[in-house]
This record gives sequence, C-alpha cells and structure tokens, in this order.
Amino acid sequence: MSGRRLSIAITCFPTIGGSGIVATEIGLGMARRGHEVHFVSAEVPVRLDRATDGVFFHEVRTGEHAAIAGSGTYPLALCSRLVEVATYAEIDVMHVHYAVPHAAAAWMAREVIGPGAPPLITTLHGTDITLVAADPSYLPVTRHAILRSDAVTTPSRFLRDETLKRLQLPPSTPIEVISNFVDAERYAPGPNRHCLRRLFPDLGTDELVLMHASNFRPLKRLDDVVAIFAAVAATRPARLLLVGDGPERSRVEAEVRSASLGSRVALVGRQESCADWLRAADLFLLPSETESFGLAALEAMACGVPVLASDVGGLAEVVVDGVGGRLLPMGDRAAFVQATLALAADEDGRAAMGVAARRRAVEHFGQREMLDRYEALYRKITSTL
Ligand code: GMT
Repeated sequence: MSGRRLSIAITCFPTIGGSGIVATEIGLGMARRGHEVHFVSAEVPVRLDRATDGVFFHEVRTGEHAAIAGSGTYPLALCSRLVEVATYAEIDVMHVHYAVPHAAAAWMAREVIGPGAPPLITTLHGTDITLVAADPSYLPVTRHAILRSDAVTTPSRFLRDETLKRLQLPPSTPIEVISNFVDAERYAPGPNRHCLRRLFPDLGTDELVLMHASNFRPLKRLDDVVAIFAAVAATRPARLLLVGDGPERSRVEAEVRSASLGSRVALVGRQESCADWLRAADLFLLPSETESFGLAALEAMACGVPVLASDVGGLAEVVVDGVGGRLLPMGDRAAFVQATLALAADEDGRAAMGVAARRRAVEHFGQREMLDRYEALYRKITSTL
C-alpha cells in the first residue's frame, strides 16, 4: 500500500440491491488493499459473508421500547453508532451510500463529534434522489447533508445532473462521477447450462434462455418482461429465468401461471450472486422505467450476455446500442420482442455482441480502476481537512 493505512466507516442498506452491493465491494476492496473497514448497518450486508482480514461489522439496533416503537428512530440509532465507531476505531473517513437517511445520520454524527470529526463522502444511487425530490418531507435535511458532505459521488453523469436539478443545487456543486464496477473474474463467461436442468428438465439445446434479475419493484416493469417473453415463446422455443424477489413477485408468479407459462418460466428468488445464472442465459432483459446506472446490466455484460434495456437514465452510459446489447424505447414491448427475435435468429451476431459486452465491461468498468478512484478520493479529503 502506498500511503498510510486508513480506517474507513461504510454505511449502506444490507439487503440485495445495487447500492449495498457496490458499497460492500468497495469495503472489501479497501480491506484487500490493507485498510481497516468498519461496516455500520442494520444487518450484515448481503455480500459481506466472505471473511476478509481488516473488515469489521457494527450492527445498528433500534430500541424496542413501546414509546418509540414504529417512530422511525433508525437514523438516530445509526448516528449514535457512527459516533461510537468513529471515536473508538479512530475513523479517518465515513463513506455513506444512499442519501436517505444515511447522509443525514452521518452529518448528524459529525455534529455530535464536533471538531476532529471524520470527513464524509456521500455516494448517491438513484432512487434516493427521486424519493427526496418527490417527497418534500425529506428534502431540507437531505439537501443540507449533501451540501455539507466533503465529497459527493454518483455512478453516472445522468444521476449527477438529476441531483443538481432535482435538489436545486448550485450548478457548481462538486459531484464526482465514479462508475459502478464489476469483478470481472467472478463475473466472467463460461458454460453453465446444466444449472437449468432441474428447473427445466425438458430444456432443448436450441432453446433461447432469457433472464431478468432485480428487486421486483414496479419500476423494473416485470409485466413487460413477462409480456416480451410470452411473445418470443409464441414464435420459437424459449425459457425465462427470473432472479430476485420483491413487492411484485407474487403478482408476477400468478400472471405467469394464468398465462400457462409455468413450465417455461422459473422464479428462483433472491440469490447472493447472479454469476452462475447469467452464465446459463443467452440474453438479459432490463426494460426498467429508470435506472441511475443498471448494475444488473453490467454484471450480465461481464458474463458475456448481451443486454436488452430501456433507453433511460444512466443505462446509455453502460450499454452502447448495437455493441454489447440494445437500447430500446421504454415501454415499447414490440421493439423488445423484435430485437430479441432478431438476436435469437443470428447466432453469430449474438456471440459477437456477447464478446463486445464483456470487453466493454472489462475496459470501462473495471474494479481496480474504480477502487483507485475511491482510494484517491479518501486520501484527498483526509489530507485536506
Ligand atoms: O434498482 C433499485 O431499485 C435498487 C437501487 C439501490 O439502491 O440499490 O439501485 C440503484 O443503485 C444501483 C447502484 O448504484 C444502480 O445500479 C441502479 O440503477 C439504481 N436504481 C435506480 O436508479 C432505479
């Protein structure tokens, strides 16, 4: 390691979701580089199950007393825990992911600690900004915490511009774009069709396997996924693999059955890693209403799987239309069906697109480069304060 060892506190949501995954991979990467990393969260983040030297976990517990139960005291408990951890572990920098409520809780922790408090980096992820902008109850405090952060980062230029606009920040507010990244060794191409045998015992070798992975929230447009698949499957043999869980899952499962697609569609629920499933897929569908980045698309690309995504938000910074996949008008199911069938019919074109997808993921979204940028940011803000 060049430079002194840093003690870093990372706060994120522990559940499956791009923001928690990115935060966890940053922490693990920093620990591998010799820094000490303290995760401060309600639960152990999903991908933090790998024992890594230099990684510590601090659970945030809210009180169960009847007087405060249900009053949403999590930000206060997080603030108190950050104060403790910052003091006992001599934290050099606090890095919080997702503005609501983490940025405000960390800003409060700095106020409580007073002079000598560690600097704060806030990384915004997307839904945090739309939520704050749409609900004024969170706006003043979150805006303040963002303005008081020593550095603010976003995974895309799209989200940087949206943040400035939606939070009405001065255009000169420094927001650094550091792209999300993928571990291109864990997420790599390779044959893995056998993992589908149990799900689809009668799977033919010429069948097209489509995949979608998300948190099953309405903005992922699961109805589009199922409708696109149904139209494709009516034309040629195909299967659909749905990975993830969330509010839309029961409805989607019922819809699949009522459309008599039960034997062609498998819902495998929440998975710690998508890599093995991606290696079994031919194409990845992401018809979202919006995405600040689209980490799921990047993971598919790293596995050499072409992505068919909506041309919205930061997705255009990840997928180049016609290179590693297709960008299609959001909500235009016919366009998705046509693009899927065209790629299904052109095996060589599809393979070339998979190679291009992998190349783009490796060359533009490499883990080492992004970790270098975060580490440089940590060093910059700890040396100037
Ligand atoms: O996609 C979600 O709804 C989950 C959300 C999250 O907080 O994990 O994802 C957001 O952050 C990811 C990591 O930066 C991005 O890849 C996703 O595009 C972004 N989701 C949205 O903007 C809707």
